[in-house]
Amino acid sequence: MMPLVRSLAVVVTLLLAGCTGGDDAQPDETGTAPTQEQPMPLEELPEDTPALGEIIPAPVRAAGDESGNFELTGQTRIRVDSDGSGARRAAEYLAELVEPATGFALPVVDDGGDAEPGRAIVLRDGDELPEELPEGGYVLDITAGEVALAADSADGFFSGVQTLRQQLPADVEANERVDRTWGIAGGRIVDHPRFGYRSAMLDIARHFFEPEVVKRHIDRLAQYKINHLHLHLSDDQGWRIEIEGWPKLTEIGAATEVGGGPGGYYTQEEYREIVAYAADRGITVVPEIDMPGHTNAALISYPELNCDGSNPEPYTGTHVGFSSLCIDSDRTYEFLNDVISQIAELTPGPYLHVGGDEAEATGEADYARFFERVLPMVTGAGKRPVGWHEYGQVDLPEPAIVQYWRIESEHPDTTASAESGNSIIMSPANKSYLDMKYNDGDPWGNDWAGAVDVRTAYEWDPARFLTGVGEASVHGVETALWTELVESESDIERMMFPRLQALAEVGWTPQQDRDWESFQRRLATQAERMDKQGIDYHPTPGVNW
Ligand code: TNX
Repeated sequence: MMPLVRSLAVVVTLLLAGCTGGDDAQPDETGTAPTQEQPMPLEELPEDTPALGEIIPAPVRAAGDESGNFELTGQTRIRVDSDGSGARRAAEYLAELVEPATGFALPVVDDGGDAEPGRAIVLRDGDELPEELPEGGYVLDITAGEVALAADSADGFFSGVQTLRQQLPADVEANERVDRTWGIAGGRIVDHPRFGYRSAMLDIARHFFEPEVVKRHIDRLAQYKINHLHLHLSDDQGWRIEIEGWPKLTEIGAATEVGGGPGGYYTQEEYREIVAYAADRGITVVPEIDMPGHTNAALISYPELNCDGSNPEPYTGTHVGFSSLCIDSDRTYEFLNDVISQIAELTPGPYLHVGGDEAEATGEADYARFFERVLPMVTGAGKRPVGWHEYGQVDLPEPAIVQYWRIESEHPDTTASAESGNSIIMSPANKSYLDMKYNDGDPWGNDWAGAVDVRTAYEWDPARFLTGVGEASVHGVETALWTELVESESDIERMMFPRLQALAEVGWTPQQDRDWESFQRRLATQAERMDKQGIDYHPTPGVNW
């Protein structure tokens, strides 16, 4: 990833007002706080306040300064000194995050709104930052009087907010008020991601999950600076999104899931809400319609999509590779044109994932002919195609992204794609598949890629996994949670956490700064945070919980 030099970095000075002896006076109705004394550093940080930088993912640089310890009180203002780059929304998000536990309804004020000394904020441009801010980066300056978060992108602001959240004591994750002192260790964090694309895939096709579950999932991902959510919206076992003009997809295709449960789907409205909810937390949704295989649910809904017009049976098992859309029928492309254009319209993000994996019931030449017709639909709808690495055998347009999911370290098609300029998302199953067992003896989880314990998920380098696919070709990393064996929200949590934290750090922190001992120590401190959020995580052996 090339760091972009920005001429102007906008600055949000987020938390103002400082320590006035633990005074948590609330602002009056105009949003103006009582006059303040000069903010004093919080000399004694409460013991459970994380040291600067003791967060996940580890920041690029953190330099503590005890004279700058900050106290968050009811007088603190969140002051937005910029707009147009997500700063305002990130500020509101921070206020929402801290309110339940602190009981403080922190006002979000604009520059020029409240200019009281000691609480008004600084407008600084990039020239005042000591160094250039790489893409997605932020700088956090924590002093007794204020906390200043400087960024020049929505991504940077959201990431800075998540850092601040983890620098507060774990009590901040409680959903009831905790009466206490809220300290933040003083100092400066200069931070930016290794990869701009840090993603988690959730398969809602094998088992369906209601919008509420997905929204909670989004909340949980966001705290570790995951900024993309890939939704696997269709497979043999279920079609999960309403498509206008094709009502049987949801009447018939959505009514099944693995194991015979009721299935389900999102209306377009519900899908839009999920996408907006994610965007409000700094996450871009990447929708996937898997094709030309993994399509039994579509094929039972519309028999005309089968070459012989036959009507296959609904499928609720876990095998793959037996279904295919009819490659030489115009009806197939009328169907896909509607699906692709509607999903593109519903999704503001730049990506549309077309699957392409395990198309064992589609001949090789058919497969290529199929994607030669489908990829222009995606680019024509203004989206950047993403596909599982099998589609790399096709002549891909330049913006197309290849997602590598196998466990082998050689894959000539993917290497060739990288050589011809296509970016690669790394999700090797033996490192990043969260449907795998943690340990061989586990009662739950798949095992075709071997057990993936937390250390395995942590100790790998996405730019050294696949021959011929180095740092410059890696678009980012993605974890995948396939849900053949995942039936409940608590199953999702147990399979995700704490491997998600490991993958989040793989995607964020420079390789040379990553080290298992440090990670393991920081991970242990996440236990209390996860407990307070009600996350049913896997208490992995080898971590000093
Ligand atoms: C392979 S990885 C699949 C999925 C399964 C998964 C189970 C990939 C692109 N395809 O269809 O759910 O293995 O681990």
